[in-house]
Amino acid sequence: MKLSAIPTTVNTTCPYCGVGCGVKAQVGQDGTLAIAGDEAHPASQGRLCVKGAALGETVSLQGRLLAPMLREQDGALREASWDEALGRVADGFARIVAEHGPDAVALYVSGQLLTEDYYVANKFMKGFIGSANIDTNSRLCMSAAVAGHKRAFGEDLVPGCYEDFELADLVVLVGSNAAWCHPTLYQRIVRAKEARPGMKIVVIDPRRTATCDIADLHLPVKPGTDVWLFNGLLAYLAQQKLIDTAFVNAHTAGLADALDAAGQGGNLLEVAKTCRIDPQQLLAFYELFGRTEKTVTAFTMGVNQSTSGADKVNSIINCHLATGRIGRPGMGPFSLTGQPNAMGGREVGGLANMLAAHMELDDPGQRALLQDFWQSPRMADKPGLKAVDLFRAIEDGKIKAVWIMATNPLVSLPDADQARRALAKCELVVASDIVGGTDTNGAAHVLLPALGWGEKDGTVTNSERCISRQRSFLTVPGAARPDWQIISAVAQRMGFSGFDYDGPHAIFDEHARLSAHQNDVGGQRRRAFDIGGLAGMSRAAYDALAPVQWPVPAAGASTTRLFGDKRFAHADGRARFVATVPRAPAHAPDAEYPMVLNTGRVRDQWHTMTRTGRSPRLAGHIPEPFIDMHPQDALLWGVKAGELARVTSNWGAVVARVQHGGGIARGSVFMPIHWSGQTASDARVGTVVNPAVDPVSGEPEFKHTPVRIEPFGVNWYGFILSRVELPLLETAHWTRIQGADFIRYELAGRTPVRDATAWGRALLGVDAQDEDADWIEVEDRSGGMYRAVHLVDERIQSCLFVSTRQDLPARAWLAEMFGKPKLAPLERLNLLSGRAKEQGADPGPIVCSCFGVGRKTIEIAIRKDGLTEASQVTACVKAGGNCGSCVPEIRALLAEARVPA
Ligand SMILES: Nc1nc2c(c(=O)[nH]1)N[C@H]1C(S)=C(S)[C@@H](COP(=O)(O)OP(=O)(O)OC[C@H]3O[C@@H](n4cnc5c(=O)[nH]c(N)nc54)[C@H](O)[C@@H]3O)O[C@H]1N2
Ligand SMILES: Nc1nc2c(c(=O)[nH]1)N[C@H]1C(S)=C(S)[C@@H](COP(=O)(O)OP(=O)(O)OC[C@H]3O[C@@H](n4cnc5c(=O)[nH]c(N)nc54)[C@H](O)[C@@H]3O)O[C@H]1N2
Ligand code: SF4
Ligand SMILES: [Mo]
Repeated sequence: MKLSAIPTTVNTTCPYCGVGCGVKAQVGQDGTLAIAGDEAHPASQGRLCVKGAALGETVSLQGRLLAPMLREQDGALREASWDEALGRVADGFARIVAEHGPDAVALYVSGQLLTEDYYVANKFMKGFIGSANIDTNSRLCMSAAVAGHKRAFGEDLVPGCYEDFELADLVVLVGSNAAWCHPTLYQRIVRAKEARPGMKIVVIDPRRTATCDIADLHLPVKPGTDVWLFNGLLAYLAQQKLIDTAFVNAHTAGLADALDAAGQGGNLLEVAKTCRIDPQQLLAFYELFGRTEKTVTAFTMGVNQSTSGADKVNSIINCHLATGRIGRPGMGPFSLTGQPNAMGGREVGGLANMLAAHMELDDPGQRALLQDFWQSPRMADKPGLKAVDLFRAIEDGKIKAVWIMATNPLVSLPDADQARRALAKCELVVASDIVGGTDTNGAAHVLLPALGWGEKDGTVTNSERCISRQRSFLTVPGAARPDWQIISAVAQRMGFSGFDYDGPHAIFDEHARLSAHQNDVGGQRRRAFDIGGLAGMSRAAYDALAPVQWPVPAAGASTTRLFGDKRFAHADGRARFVATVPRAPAHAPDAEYPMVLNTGRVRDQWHTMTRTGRSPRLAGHIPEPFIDMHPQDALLWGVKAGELARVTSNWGAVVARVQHGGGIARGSVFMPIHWSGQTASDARVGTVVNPAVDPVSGEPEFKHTPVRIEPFGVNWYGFILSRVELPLLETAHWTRIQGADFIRYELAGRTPVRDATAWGRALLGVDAQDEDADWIEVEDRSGGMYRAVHLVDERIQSCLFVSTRQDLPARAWLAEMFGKPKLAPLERLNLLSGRAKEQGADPGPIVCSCFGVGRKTIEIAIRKDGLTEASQVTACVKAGGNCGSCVPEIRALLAEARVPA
């Protein structure tokens, strides 16, 4: 299907990570889409990472949900009108609320909704259904930071801005792989360090990640022990008399208790032992922190996703409060947000324990204020269930209807099979998504087609509190509608007033007015979140809105940094130290599950791959799920690099290929989160992850699950490249990914291949009786090898390569053949060998996605020309010359090449 479009150039915002880069989208007359960075956007200044740059490859209509769908009794989906689908949702919700009360229904939403969508969802649930059973995937992401901010500052506030990373003399990255997860911000740090080599970078992460490429010091902390580390730092600061007593006395409270708790971790040697860090290195970090006034400590999921997530956050903030390093240029604790609108969701109170506009659910006055503002019939008056508990309540039958929006919980929740059981038992499951085939949609009774990036219109807020417009530049696909409109339509059908918005600008205006509503008490703001200065904009002004950092209390105002006046949001204006008593992760490894599973992201994929998974360019970097582990652990558990292994926990099991990335200490394994039931037979890592949560914030412990590793014995390995999607026959294991003109399947099987031709034809979907099929094959029974190629009109249609040994050809040359409209005789001759006659054609796995440069190409260039610098590699083969995200990998290859010399 062709992308229909209005020819134009539009400035918008990237829909992926919380950096919130500005994107220029240019739509041509012929429907082509050109994507470039927006130099005028303050967050990114023209930069884009490879995911942002590949946005154009992800907006096709392939796989899109284009009409509402209803599930029939027999389990099949049928297309329905909006009228029927909305009726089903509204009637279902109304009936269940009438029969079982408002807490019997729930919404589970997402930091990928626009602020306007999020605002309406929250208003609908908390103000009109009258229950706070609305939680969001931000529970899995930012909730520990939110809890930490509220405890320390009195409100969920990120004090600093991106410029602070450039002004700092020390940047500490804790549990953050920014090189891969916040790439353009990381590039800003790289540039700053190049300009001022005296600037120091410390990375605290159990793995040696790409982010460590620029680190002066990498502390490979034992998983889960960050509180000990930062408590140790606080104790060190006190011992060395480095506390800013004037600041602490005038503007904070609670230092003595925090120091008491910090003391419980023992002396520096004991802390080093607990954290499994070399004591010299730990001391080096403490000294560096102690003497460097301009320090930014940025943290992400290695901190938040822990049963002591909120305490980890506060142990970091404690050190900044103790040294008075907050609210001034080049310093401060900095929570990097994950999703594009993680921050916007917090502004509108999307979490089950918050109210809109930073108001508090347990404050009767604020509840009344909101009820009055919304003219709402029934306000929620107690916190709702947090994500993990919410899905438990669904399984228990307490929640009978759930509406899931812009998130894929059957993949992303911990103990993901529990979530599957829960939805299977739920009376009414509604899912709003932009694509049809997701694991979660498979469990839904009603599917509602939402507008996606490029089609929808509204605002998002990034990590530095910058509100930017996402603008539409594509025409509406099929019957899809914006999320706010879908929610409003259901609300109206349920008889609720106040949902007759005539566009996102009207919702934004209400949101802005609410933030200023009764917020000014004698010149002091009750709530720091105030964007009253953005209220009253016309539709045109809203459409033209330039990026602006909140608070915006008056028109034209904007706030780069908070707390410059040293006033915090607690009633007495003082920030709080939190006494963070260290505690171990919920589940310790034992004899049955001796290893620790750590999970996270890879450079070129986004979450459950419903969008990035469509881009061939992004697929090249890491085409398969993997288990990264130390070679000695592999020996110990009898598994081999390149072969499959099974990872099993108390909760579930997954299968993936073993690799030794070189960055992981013994005792841990790392797996990516991106593969789902749509992209692999058994690599949905959430099924293995334990469901323990932080008692303070409810954030799950995604980074620490005890597991065991064992070989996944198979008889053969193989792969298929096919122009069309194939109904896969039963194989022991498969994964798939999108290539440029084909889908690539990696396979493994237990049953030995017997009647090879019939089997091969069945796998590739070629009629066994069709004697005229252009089919070439070779079988070597005793060698355990079978290869077949199917051609149609002299073009390669599909191919299948199978071997009982690890000797399959690289996929690159065959992949290239799919790009040819007609194969040359020599190419045809080479098909079954899977490679060109002349050597050197295999570029290896893609390192530079921007220019499609493979590892082997880079290695050959390094060896041939004796290259020693990443910039020389760029000059030779282009790799690293665009977004820069692959420079750490290029440098690792340079280092490897140096070893033998
Ligand atoms: N490419 C890409 N970028 C993304 C995303 C994506 O899907 N793909 N998603 C976005 C989202 S929503 C988020 S939340 C962010 C996440 O961004 P990050 O938090 O940077 O990414 P993760 O890979 O989840 O985890 C970060 C690191 O935490 C480390 N870690 C594990 N346990 C511990 C520990 O106990 N202590 C410490 N100090 N570190 C530990 C892991 O080894 C890992 O390297 O990325 C955003 N950006
Ligand atoms: N093991 C493990 N699990 C994790 C994590 C981890 O580190 N380890 N990290 C957690 C974190 S931090 C996060 S943020 C979550 C992310 O996990 P999810 O939110 O479940 O992942 P996504 O793939 O981003 O899901 C977004 C869904 O919304 C759809 N969508 C996209 N745009 C729109 C839109 O405009 N409207 C609607 N209605 N739908 C849309 C997409 O097609 C997709 O199906 O994963 C969490 N799970
Ligand atoms: S850094 Fe984040 S916001 Fe910027 S282009 Fe990449 S994914 Fe998008
Ligand atoms: Mo996230």
